[in-house]
Amino acid sequence: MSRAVCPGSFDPIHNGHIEVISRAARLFDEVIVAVSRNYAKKYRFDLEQRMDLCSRSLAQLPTVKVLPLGDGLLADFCAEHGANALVKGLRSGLDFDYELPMATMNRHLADVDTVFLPTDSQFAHVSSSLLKEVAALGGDIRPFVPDVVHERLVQRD
Ligand code: COD
Repeated sequence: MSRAVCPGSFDPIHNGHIEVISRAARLFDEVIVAVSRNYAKKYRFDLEQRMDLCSRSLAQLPTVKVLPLGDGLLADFCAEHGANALVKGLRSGLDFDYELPMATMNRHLADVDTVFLPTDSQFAHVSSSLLKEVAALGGDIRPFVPDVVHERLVQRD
């Protein structure tokens, strides 16, 4: 059985994430979406809310489950959960430059390989931080997020 981890902050999850996770679910028997909890980072939504939005947005994918990443290393999380692959989405060469050292480090730490999936061009400009800013200023983000996420962002803004 092949198992991969899609890690991220998912603050909040958007359609670019969902598209990459859906493609990972076609490549691997099981996919774990690991939602990070980094105490040094200030999130818009707390861990419980981010996990809830991920679970509801991914409910149509039966082989995908959502778990908290915890405070430790991603490589240790992969080893604990029997996953030998990470899946990351790439929007640009900048993403690749940022991700490559982490991919090499994760392979060194736990023999976990990273599979990079290029984002669909319709989501290449989408990030959680940009969506939060646009929503806060009254822009329409509905093409880029599931309805449950849109409701939460509009409620909070
Ligand atoms: N289209 C496709 N993919 C996208 C898009 C988009 N529009 N936007 C983002 N993505 C991808 C990202 O490239 C990433 O792969 C994933 O979706 C999640 O994105 P974010 O922004 O929610 O998550 P990040 O980048 O903040 O997550 C960082 C991690 C949690 C992965 C990282 O901090 C980590 O590995 N933490 C664990 C601690 C650790 O082990 N550190 C050592 C690393 S070697």
